[in-house]
Amino acid sequence: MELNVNQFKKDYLRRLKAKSGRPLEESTVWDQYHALGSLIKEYMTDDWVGTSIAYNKLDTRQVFYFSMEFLTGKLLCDYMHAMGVFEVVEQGLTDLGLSLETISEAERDQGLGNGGLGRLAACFMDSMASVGIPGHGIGIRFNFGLFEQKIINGYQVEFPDRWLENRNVWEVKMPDKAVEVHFGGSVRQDYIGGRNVFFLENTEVVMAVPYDTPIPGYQNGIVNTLRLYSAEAKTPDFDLAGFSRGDYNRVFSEKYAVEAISQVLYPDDAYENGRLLRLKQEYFFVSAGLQGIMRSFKRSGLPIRDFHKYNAIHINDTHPALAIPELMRLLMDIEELNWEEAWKITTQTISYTNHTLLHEAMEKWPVDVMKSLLPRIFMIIEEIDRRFNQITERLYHQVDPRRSQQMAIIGDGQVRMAHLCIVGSHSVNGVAKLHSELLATKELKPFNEFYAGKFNNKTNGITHRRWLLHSNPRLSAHITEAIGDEWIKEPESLGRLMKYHSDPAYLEKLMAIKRANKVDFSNYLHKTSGVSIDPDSIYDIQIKRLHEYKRQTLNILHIMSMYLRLKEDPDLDLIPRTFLFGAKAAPGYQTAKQTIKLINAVGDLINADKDVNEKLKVVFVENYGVTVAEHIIPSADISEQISTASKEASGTGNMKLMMNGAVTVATLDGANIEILEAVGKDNIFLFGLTAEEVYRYTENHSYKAFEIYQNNPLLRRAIDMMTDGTLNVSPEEFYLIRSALLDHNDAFFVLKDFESYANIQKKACEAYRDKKRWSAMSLVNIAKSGIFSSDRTIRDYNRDIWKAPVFETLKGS
Ligand code: 26W
Repeated sequence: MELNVNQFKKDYLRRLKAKSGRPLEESTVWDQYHALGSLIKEYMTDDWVGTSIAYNKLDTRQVFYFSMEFLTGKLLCDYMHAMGVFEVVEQGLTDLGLSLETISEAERDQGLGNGGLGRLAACFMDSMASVGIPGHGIGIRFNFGLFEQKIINGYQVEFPDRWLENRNVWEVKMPDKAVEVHFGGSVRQDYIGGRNVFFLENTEVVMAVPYDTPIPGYQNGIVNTLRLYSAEAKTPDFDLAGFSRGDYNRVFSEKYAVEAISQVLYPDDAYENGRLLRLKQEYFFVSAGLQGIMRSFKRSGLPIRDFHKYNAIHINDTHPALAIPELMRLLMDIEELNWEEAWKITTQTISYTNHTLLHEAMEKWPVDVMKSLLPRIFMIIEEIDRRFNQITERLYHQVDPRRSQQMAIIGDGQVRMAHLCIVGSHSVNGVAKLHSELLATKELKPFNEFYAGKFNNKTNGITHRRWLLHSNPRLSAHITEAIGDEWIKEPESLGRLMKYHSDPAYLEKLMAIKRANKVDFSNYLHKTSGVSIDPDSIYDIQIKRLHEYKRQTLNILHIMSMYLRLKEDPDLDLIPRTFLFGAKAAPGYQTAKQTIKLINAVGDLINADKDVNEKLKVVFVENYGVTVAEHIIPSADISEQISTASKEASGTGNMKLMMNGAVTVATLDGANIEILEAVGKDNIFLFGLTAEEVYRYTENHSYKAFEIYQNNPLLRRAIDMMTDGTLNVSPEEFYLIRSALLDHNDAFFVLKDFESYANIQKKACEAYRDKKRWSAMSLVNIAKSGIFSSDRTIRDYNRDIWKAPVFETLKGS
């Protein structure tokens, strides 16, 4: 948009006064932030309204991305960049004696997600708008996002994330678009006009009230919508009679029970906890979202039989799987289509992404729970299952009589949500080549054989705007200086940087930028936690959720072994190295929580020991999340992507780090394999078992972790350090970690991969010594990162699955 500094200052001062009721001199940083946010939102309004009018006018096919999680982070600066007003606003604020940096820190992270899956949804929102696809997000407006983590005495302690406590400037409440969602009750069946008709009776009714947030594309005039639903009790003045009788407790407890649905995000990633409230959340937003889509589709006057031609609904993992029976219900019970018609529309509308192979993360709901919470939905699932079984039984009963039971949607008293998704959609994709291949050839093999062509791969991506352009301005400027700014719209043109591969001046500047970013991060860390780190040391970074399969344990055991070697030989020629960890553990995941304590205990030991602390430093960064990541990533030298092969579906942190010039230490897992293909084996440090080897060891039970413990003295001493009193803790402190490794035969092959990990770490350090070589490696990583932009991912989804139109711009339509 067109905006000059003077106009902005005038608008801003007026807005600040109106919003805060105070003059600039008396305003707080929060007032300043709030006024700025509300002004930026207003600047966006014409395009936002214009976009939705244009989509309606053009009868456009639209994409709806249903996701339990959207981990957006802060929005202010992203929005200003998208609208092309960043510099003008920054200048205007400076003129007024204010600092954009300080003001933008006042924004709370929108932390409505656990990790990879939620952050992916946020990157997709940005890319759909920027690429020009009519695509919107549908989810839940949780009152509390993922918990805030404090480290107290080395332990993770969780605190509620009160992100809404001072209002959310970006959202717009849409009470007229509220819909009812029904739970429980019973189904009454009638025979009317020659067909079976189903009614729900005596249900509990919850109002789903949408709050819309604009999602602007990058300087293209397109503004899509993220719609998050909040649960409200039906009548705002609830049971007045009860209230006047003084029956306050009952009246309030009913209201709270209803509103509990959108109260808090479950903090488990990759572990299915089976709580009833979780199932309620899943149905709540799926039903509300579909009713909303149906309502606007019907307003368009288009025939219901064409529903799938105008609407593509994507479900992000199985959490929104009930979209399948819910759409069937709406089409049959409300729109009066028959089963076959409804089924065709439903399966052609819905597509599904799988994000994990971990068995413990697979959603299954007990039949009795599903039946009593959602009786009509359960009937429909039963019928989908019955019809599907009929086919598989006919096909397989002679060859393999068990196969149709294995493939069934309902089995062992449970509804298998992944099976429901596969049967009820027209596309099933994994999130990296290896992951998609393992889905098709191992975990979901019978389905892949049954549905030839339904399975496909869509390698994940990240928005290079947030993760490079905005969070690493120095590097962005250095890139643009060399190859122009086309990469912002076409990230694969970052490849042109390859011509600087042997340009000493260019590479030197690249390293100077890295060094400046390292100073920035060390200042940030000092300011936020009082910890000092040395910008001349190697920054070695592992940032991601804490999970055994991600193997923070391998990293810390290796650090412990370095410590032991250094104690023996203090003159050991090591380049000073700072190991940084950032990770939240699911509150109920005790092994993960012990790992956090272990990292902190090792840090306490090493950082205080004068024999080693010139060369080693271990820091656990508190409360890792989107904003913390934006501070760390530009400063990273080494990116730790060390999951047990076959366990990490893709990873996306690996992409963010490479894009910022970090070199990856990696197993052949997830998207690491594609990073390897992109940069070549000389520009990545590979180690460890392959996925195939992991499968083989697991199947033939030939792995003996204890033997490795016995035969590798250094590793044994590192493991024993957990219990022998070296660390300032009781000997039982880390018993779950120790027993997972030694008593339960190390399910994630930490011991098996230890030696090859230690070797590759040595190689990485040698490479770092050679500044020229290292800077060239770093450059290759940046240059080859373009394919990992989520713009590419989104174009792939759209080309193969959604097939929505792509708009250059909507300006003037
Ligand atoms: C039901 C509990 C639950 C909650 C969340 C189970 C599973 C999940 C997610 C699927 C976990 C997740 O975030 N998976 C990650 O998805 C990323 C985006 O595709 C991938 O990059 C990561 O490899 C994968 O772990």
